[in-house]
Amino acid sequence: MAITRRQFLKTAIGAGVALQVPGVLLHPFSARPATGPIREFRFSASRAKVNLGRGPDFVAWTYNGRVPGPEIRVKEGETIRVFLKNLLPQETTIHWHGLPIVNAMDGVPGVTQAAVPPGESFVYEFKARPAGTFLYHSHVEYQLDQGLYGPLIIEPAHDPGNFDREYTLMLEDWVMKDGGGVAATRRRSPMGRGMMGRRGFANKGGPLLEPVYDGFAVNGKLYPEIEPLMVKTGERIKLRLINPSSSTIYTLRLAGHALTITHVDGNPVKPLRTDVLRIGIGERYDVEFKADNPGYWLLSAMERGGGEGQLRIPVRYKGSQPTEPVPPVFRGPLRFASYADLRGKLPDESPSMGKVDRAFRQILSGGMHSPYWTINGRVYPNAERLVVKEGDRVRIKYWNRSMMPHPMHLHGHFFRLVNPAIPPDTWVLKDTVIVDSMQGMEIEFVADNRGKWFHHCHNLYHMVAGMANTVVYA
Ligand SMILES: [Cu+2]
Repeated sequence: MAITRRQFLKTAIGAGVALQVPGVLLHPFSARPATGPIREFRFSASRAKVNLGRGPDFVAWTYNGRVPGPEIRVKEGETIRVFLKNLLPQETTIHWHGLPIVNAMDGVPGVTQAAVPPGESFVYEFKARPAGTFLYHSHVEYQLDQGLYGPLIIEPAHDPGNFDREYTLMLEDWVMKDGGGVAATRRRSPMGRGMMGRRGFANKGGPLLEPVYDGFAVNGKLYPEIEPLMVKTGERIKLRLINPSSSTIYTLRLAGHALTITHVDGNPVKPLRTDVLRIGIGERYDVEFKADNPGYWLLSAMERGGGEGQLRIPVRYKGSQPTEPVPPVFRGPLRFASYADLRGKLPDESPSMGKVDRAFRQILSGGMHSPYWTINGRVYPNAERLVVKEGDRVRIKYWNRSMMPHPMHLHGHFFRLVNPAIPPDTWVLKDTVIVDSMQGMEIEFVADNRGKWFHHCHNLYHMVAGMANTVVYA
């Protein structure tokens, strides 16, 4: 038997990295030996010169010298192992956004691990499941806004889906002035300094002001330098839309076509046809469209008044003229997919029937007379702990008392969007939800993944300015 296992591991590990593998592979942080194929990736986090296709070169913070970082693409059930080498001048971590993995691998400094110091290494290892569209990013301060993010795609083990071609699109916000995205973001609130001592905030001088973004790139390129998505008439096209932006929510439409939403935050939904789609920070939407309207079209965002830096993705049929692509129009009677229209496809294994073990109310506030953003009036790390017990069915009821939308993200779990109008087992399963200004939102999750989990607004500038707390298992 030993020989069989050794042969198996030899093939499973694949080319590239030679490792001495003992009889049982036991990761220092995992209680169980890894099973199934292991997929290894080597990431070095370092500063590197990048160019978004327009504007000057600038120094971004990168994985392997590129923005976005390399795509991780594996099959469901495989084990992902990432060797991270930190060549940055600051400590860093990687968070695997949306994946309900073992707590110690979740990559939140001070919550699940000590951040990796400059010059040091760390090995992340976790099971790739479930299948779906995810992303990874640094969870240290403003590093995500400096370029430290990338796509993470888990393909289904069996049913690959019914499409002919797929594209992964990272929708990124950048600051173009002052030579790029990094230096220009270093504006601090004048209110920040005085409050530092009182609040005990770690960041010297208080949190940074949200920059004014003026470049919206896709996979590291600004229009018109983005390669058009080539399609052939008759094909079914799948787009994996991922929003790793630091503070931008996009409202999108593809000219000449309707989109069918098939997955949100990695989870399958009943196919929903729509003209317009809104994607919050940290959210993912898988959409499909039938290539049945030949021409040269744009998939664009509505916001920002159509300026130079607007988000635009050209979609070009083979054989069409490469002239000016046709932009979408956002007027008229359009279908606009909202959360309430979505129906989850995964049955709830133990539907609550109205029984909730624990409920928390979270008031989201800040931004008006303070540089800080708060949950129930508190600034992380001086924040609440939402204490749950394993097996609990937990409700979180948000109310957004501020003038900004807050895409709230819970680590380590999927939650359902509570919708009293439909049966609970069709409530859509997500990990990030936009709570709009002066609106409420309620989520429910089962406490089935022990640990201490970060829970926060995914607007990076709100998160670092305090809008975060933890869900802790008793
Ligand atoms: Cu926020």
